[in-house]
Amino acid sequence: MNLKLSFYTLIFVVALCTSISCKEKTTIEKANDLTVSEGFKNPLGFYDSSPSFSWKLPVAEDVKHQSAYHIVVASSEDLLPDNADLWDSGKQMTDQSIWVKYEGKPLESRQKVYWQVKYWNQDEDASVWSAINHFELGLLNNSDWKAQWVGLDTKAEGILGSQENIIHRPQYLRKGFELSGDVASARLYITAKGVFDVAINGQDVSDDVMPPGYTPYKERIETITYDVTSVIESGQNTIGVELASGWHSSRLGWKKALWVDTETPKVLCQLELTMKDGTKEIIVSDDSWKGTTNGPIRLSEIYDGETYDANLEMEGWTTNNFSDKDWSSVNSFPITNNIRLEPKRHTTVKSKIELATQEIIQKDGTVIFDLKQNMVGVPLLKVPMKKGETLKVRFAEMLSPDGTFYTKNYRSALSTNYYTASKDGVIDWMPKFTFHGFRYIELSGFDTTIEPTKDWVTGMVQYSDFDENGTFTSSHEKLNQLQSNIVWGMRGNFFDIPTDCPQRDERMGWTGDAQVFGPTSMFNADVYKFWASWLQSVRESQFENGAIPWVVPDVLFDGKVSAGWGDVCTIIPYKIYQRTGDVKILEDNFEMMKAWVAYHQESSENLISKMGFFADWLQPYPENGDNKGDTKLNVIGTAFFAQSAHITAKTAKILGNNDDYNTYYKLYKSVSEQFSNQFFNTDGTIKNATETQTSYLLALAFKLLPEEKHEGAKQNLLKKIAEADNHLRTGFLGTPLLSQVLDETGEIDLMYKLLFNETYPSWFYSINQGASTIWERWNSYSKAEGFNPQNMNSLNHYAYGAIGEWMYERIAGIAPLEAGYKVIRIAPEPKSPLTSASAELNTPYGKVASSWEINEGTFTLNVTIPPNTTAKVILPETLESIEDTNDIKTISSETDDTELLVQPGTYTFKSKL
Ligand code: RAM
Repeated sequence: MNLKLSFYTLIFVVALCTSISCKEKTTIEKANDLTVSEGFKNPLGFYDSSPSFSWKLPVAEDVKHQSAYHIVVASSEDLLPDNADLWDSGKQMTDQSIWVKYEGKPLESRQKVYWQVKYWNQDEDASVWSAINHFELGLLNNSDWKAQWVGLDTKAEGILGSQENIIHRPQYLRKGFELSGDVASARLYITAKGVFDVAINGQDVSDDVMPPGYTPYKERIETITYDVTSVIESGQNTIGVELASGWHSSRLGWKKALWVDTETPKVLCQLELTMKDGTKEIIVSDDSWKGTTNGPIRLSEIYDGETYDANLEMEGWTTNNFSDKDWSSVNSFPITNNIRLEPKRHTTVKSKIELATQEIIQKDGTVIFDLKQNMVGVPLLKVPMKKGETLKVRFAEMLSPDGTFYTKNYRSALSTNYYTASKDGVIDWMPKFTFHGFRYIELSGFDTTIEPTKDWVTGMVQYSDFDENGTFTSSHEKLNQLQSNIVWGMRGNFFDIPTDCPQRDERMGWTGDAQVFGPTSMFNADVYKFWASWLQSVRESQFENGAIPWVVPDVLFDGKVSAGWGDVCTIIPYKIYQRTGDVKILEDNFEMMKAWVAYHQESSENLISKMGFFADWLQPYPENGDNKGDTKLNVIGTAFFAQSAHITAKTAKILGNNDDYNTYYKLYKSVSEQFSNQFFNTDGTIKNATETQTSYLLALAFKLLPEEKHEGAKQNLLKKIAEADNHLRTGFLGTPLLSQVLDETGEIDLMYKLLFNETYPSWFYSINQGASTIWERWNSYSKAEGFNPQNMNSLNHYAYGAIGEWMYERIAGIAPLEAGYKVIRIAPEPKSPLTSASAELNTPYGKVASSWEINEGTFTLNVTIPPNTTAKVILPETLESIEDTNDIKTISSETDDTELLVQPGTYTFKSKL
């Protein structure tokens, strides 16, 4: 059934006012949700000494737009608003309410800064001042550090891991110190070559998971700041740090040569205290620290898991009441200037969600706990054990049809934990310095006299600590499951960096996967800082010749590059700019874009690319059986060359750089022309290359063909899709382009068809086979044939989740028309089999919502437009007439749709079918 809507009459249009907005007021309400730079709220240990300021206007009847703002910034709260000593912007006549650059006095390491803002509305009524917000800078320069790297020589212990890699036993490091007086304020600046957990006087300092996270360590290591004022005591104190390999010193990647001899983990720690009498004291990591590897965490590796022996627990080792006389002195190493120490520029990983066990399956002496959701993190184990017994904890994303654990797809990652009990009783343990991708947990070695219960195992879902920022839902259960799978794919692969997969011996920052999924993630979560931070790592990993490595951080070190993967460095900054409206992301990445385009050029002959590698990765039904699919590499490489040149041109224009704009626009045009001549006949069919859906998609999506050929190419794409029985034949690169191209060419019915297909290859196919996350392959598993025989078969791989962008933009209908949603496009495409769909998104200006439903012959669209924006609402059929109001103006009501310009507020549009 193809449902066709007819909008004969607009029944009513209502502007709803909120309860607050209807009250009488003398002044307008203050701005709220103040943030600095990429969305930080009152950050501590902040990285940015040239921040920008953003705020939201309240949802209120008398606040539609901003006409001016005034920001004041001071070194103390008392100076605000009248005596701002750092910056007083004065009244600025502008509607800019986001990303306003700080233009005050230079800011320094450790500085605490207070700020507030007021604004004037469209009628030039002034608001009251906002609440005072603040940020405190971390240590910005290596020269701020007086501490030394410290650690034990764990390499000397000569322990070998599963791949003959050097294993560094986790270290326990401690230092007792005495303070001369009472403390007014204390900051702990800390980081590691490895990962750490820190406690002072027996109290955990934070609930961060595996800080400081993962950067190109040879270039930059991030540092963390904690406010530890409340745990410091007068007189004697003790600080204790657990330190493990993490990404720094575990085996990572596949290059044995790189990890057989990893550098020993070390910690760097500087406790700065301001005493009540105003004096300062400082405690630093140095050779006076003591350490041991005889603690309970025996081993901990990212791929292989963690081993814990409770018999070696050291009661009170982070308190004053402990003797470390048998511990060794640590080695100390000065910090060097070649590795930059910079405050972490996005949020640390935390345990974000707890998943309860849903079912217990007992078989052959083992017990399997099923969470019914594929997830990433660790289990919290509350298991009865007998003294001296060892609990073995295994993981799997899926069970084989015979009920056995499917772990072949972990490849060499052992992903197993062990816990040895020191007494009879229920343990309470979760591993600390490793993580796993799993739905099932298998336990053996527990107290078998006790019947297992579901509360033995809880899944602790861990990912970078961002807020989820958008919702999508519809009348279709499988589409909702797809949205859930997309979100779980994101939660599972945003573990400090964007990873391809979270479970096997990989978990690397694959650039191609990031390129395709990034835009969708921006709808689902507040991940601007996450991406901006990783893009810094991409810049740091760019080779001299402009090439971008396959993975960032680059743990493969083989200099290999791939078209469609390296292009992450143009595509993601530009997409982020569209979603946020912050030009800084373009400024920061423009040089990287240019260097990458130069590399494209260098890798081409007569502008036809010779760049290698993954092509349309994992395309279904490849003719040659290859993972690289059938689309020719030179078609792909040349298309991305043109696209990256085009994005670089558009970026130059936004940055006001006309010379670069002309250069890169010309280059884009020349590459397109070559592409068209080399690969396309005048009728728009492919020549000199295999005909595939993806070849046509690239040509159409990146606008590489002159008009006549473009039309022909479109017809050929439709023919190829029809030949495939209206199914996709696309891999990693082609799939995200399907929705864009079919939408732009007016083939939305066909896109709906592809999206709602139930048979292979399609999104719902994996759902029909039981997927609770997005899979690496369209057929990673099937009920009929079992698991895909290849062991490269992740069941948590976000790439095909890229369809989420279109679900928000076109099914629910929310898209930015002007960068940052300053102008919003609400243009849903209601089609069968859906009878309703809705999405909400927290944009930089506030909440936008679009929700439609068809009920008893009436189409209803509810829309919320945030203050300081406008929306173009495009209704899918012509409305007979609509009377203009202050809030709604008809822009056009032509052949088959009606366009309205809508002011901030909440509206309902109804029409009879
Ligand atoms: C696989 C990764 C990733 C992909 C590369 C080409 O090993 O998992 O998804 O980008 O190969």
